[in-house]
Amino acid sequence: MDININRAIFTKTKMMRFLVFISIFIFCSACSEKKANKEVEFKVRGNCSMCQNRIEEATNSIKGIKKAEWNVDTEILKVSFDSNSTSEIEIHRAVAAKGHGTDKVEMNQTEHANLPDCCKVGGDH
Ligand SMILES: [Cu+2]
Repeated sequence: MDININRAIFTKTKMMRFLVFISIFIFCSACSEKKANKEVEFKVRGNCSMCQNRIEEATNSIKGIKKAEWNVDTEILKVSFDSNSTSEIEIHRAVAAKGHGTDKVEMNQTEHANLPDCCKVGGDH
């Protein structure tokens, strides 16, 4: 009798452990999926459609970028990327390296000086 009760308790404990394990597994895989897919948006200085091409090209040249869209009116760059491959600051660096500064990374002055006049700071929108 005692043995049977012990067995029942043992089986129940085992089942509980199994359920906890499964829950943790599902939770973790959901976490890692969420972590891998990141979306950010921030301002990138620019003026025209040439700027748009340059900014989006610079962003797309980074490994792990899924989508990059820069809006000429708002100057907002929207990016979705695999956070296991790259990070937001890498995107800031990539566009700044092409002469388009952000609030986190200052533009490369040499590249900026080589841009067409309309793409420079204060150029025509
Ligand atoms: Cu431009």
